[in-house]
Amino acid sequence: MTEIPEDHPRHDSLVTRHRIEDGVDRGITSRQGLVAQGRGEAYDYLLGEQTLPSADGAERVAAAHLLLAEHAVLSVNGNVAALVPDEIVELAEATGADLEVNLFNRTEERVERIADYLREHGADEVKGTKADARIPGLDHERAKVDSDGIHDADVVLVPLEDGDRAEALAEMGKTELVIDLNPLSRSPQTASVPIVDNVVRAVPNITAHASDLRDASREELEAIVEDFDREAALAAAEERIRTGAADGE
Ligand code: PTJ
Repeated sequence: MTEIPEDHPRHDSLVTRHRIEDGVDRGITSRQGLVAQGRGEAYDYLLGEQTLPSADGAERVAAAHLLLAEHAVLSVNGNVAALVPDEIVELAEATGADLEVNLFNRTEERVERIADYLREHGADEVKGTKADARIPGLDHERAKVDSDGIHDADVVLVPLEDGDRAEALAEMGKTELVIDLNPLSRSPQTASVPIVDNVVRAVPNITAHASDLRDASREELEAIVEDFDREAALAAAEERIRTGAADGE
């Protein structure tokens, strides 16, 4: 990979792009993942390539949900594995959540490669290889889940995907925490907690909030969850994109 100087104005964005390219070369990211990354970059540019105060709030709420969950699962696709392998494992450790590989362009080979890659980055157990249960109402490969993983979960973190699984998980009564840079996309629109932020910033920030909330009581965590206004979070991100105004300013 070409060396990118630290002071390059687009340093972070270029490093992120290279990670996706590397993911494709390793066979963990699909070629469609390159297109998804391009879409994400465009929205991130419009959001100012920073975590908005509303997104930071949503990330704290996501941390509270993960800590309150009976059984939380972090869903991992080819882009997430390439972009935040260490960080998603750290989030699983900080919250006691399971990791499960779930792919849109599913091949068993890619599921295995992603699971191996996460284990290389410190994961103990990675679900998603059994695929012995189905999400009702979905007719594509994302419906394939583990019975003791996403199928059983009460809270699921769903970073960066198209919208119909988000709707189907909501139908199953699960709490969905969605990370997506496009506030108008179907997945954040249907999420219990829409997080409009780059997965590269969002995942470590959810972990930081989880560490901060580690000693909080159940009542405190429930109050954080109840105070959350999902419509306001979506509106703040859209406002930033349309007018350049950051919420709280
Ligand atoms: O690995 P697979 O087979 O499961 O495939 C994964 C992709 C991402 C290719 C697949 O889910 C897909 O095609 O997704 P879409 O329909 O392109 O949607 C991706 C969404 O994620 C878009 O709304 C993008 O704006 C958003 N996005 C892209 N990069 C990021 C992002 N959101 C947060 N952080 C990013 N880095």
